Amino acid sequence: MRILHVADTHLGHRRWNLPEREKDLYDVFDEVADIAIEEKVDLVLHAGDMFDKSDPPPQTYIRTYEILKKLRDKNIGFYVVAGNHEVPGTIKDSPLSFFEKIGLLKILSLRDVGREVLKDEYGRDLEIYGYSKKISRKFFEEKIPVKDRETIRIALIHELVCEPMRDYLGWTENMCRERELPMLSSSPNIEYFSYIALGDLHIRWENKIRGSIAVYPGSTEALNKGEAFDENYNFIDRYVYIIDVLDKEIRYRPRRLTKTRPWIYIEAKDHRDAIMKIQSLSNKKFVKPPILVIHILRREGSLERERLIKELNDLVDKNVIFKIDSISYAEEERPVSYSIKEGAEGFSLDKVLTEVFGDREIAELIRDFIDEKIDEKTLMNRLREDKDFLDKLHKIIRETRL
Ligand SMILES: [Mn+2]
Repeated sequence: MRILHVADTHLGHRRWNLPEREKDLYDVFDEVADIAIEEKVDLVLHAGDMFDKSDPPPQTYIRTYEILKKLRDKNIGFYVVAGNHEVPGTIKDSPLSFFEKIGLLKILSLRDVGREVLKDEYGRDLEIYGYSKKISRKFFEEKIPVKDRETIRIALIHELVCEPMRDYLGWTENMCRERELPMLSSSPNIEYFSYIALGDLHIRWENKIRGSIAVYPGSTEALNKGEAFDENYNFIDRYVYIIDVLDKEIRYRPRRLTKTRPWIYIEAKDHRDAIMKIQSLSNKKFVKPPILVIHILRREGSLERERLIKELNDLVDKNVIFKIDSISYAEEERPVSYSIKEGAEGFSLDKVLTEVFGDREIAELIRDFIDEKIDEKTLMNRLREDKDFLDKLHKIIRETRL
């Protein structure tokens, strides 16, 4: 029996209000389905956050329907556990329930632990346990009833566990405990499972823990710059895992996704150097025009910055680059967000104010002033009373040259 393990497809995610960005996520999910068909898998296991939110727009339903139908036409099963992004509210239903109702997938776990027994080609039982984000604690706290220790078991879990944080960020067990991250190695169930198919962490991670294989395939797209780059600022490739349940063992391998949109990190001495480095991208071949994160070591005048912005806009128009995520300068901790050519997505005054001022408290104060909840005198008094406010405001004015 062959299984494909995928997670965090975040269908419906739409950054910068760009329809192409929304399409990116469907494209790569479509590639996942094509891989499942090409690899002749029997089953797809989705470890959660299939959808970006619990109320996706109509086009998300349409594209998802088309892709899941390709799998059903090939008799490939599709099991999913609900992630934090698709847990239904009290009134709202989960989009997962719609696809289950029309028979295109099976929700293995929403509010309860799920268990499904399949027969493999040797006539043996293969047990699949599901733990949605809502009840994932049970994997770490409640022992499952086990009659036959030989049965091959796979767990599908949406939860962030401690081990990758220890490996990637050097967290100690105590730090995990403070943040309430469970440890796989202390689960009473780990030894009953051959493969733990995880979702939630957007960066690929795999390890062997007390004899079981634990894998996060990672998200199928980098949703923000924090999950786009490794410690050397190289783009982190995205993967699904192919699992073979053989006679006596489980074999697994990552398979790289080729349709993911790349992110490129550009570090430049100054604006001129940045323009040169970015122009040279037009000679490179990318699957799709990349998203850029730019870091400039020396801050110069606004004229140089304008030249850079003009050059960037030209390259966006020529489709050499897709989007500038951000431009930051070495002497600043806070990246200056790139707002030119920004669509009107989720235009909310609060969001804009927080972006511009880079500080929630100040943004709220200004908001109150705009809404006429406080008058000019009160605003000035608040600023005068609070030295922190005043310092922050000074810093903002210096940085943005308002
Ligand atoms: Mn996620």
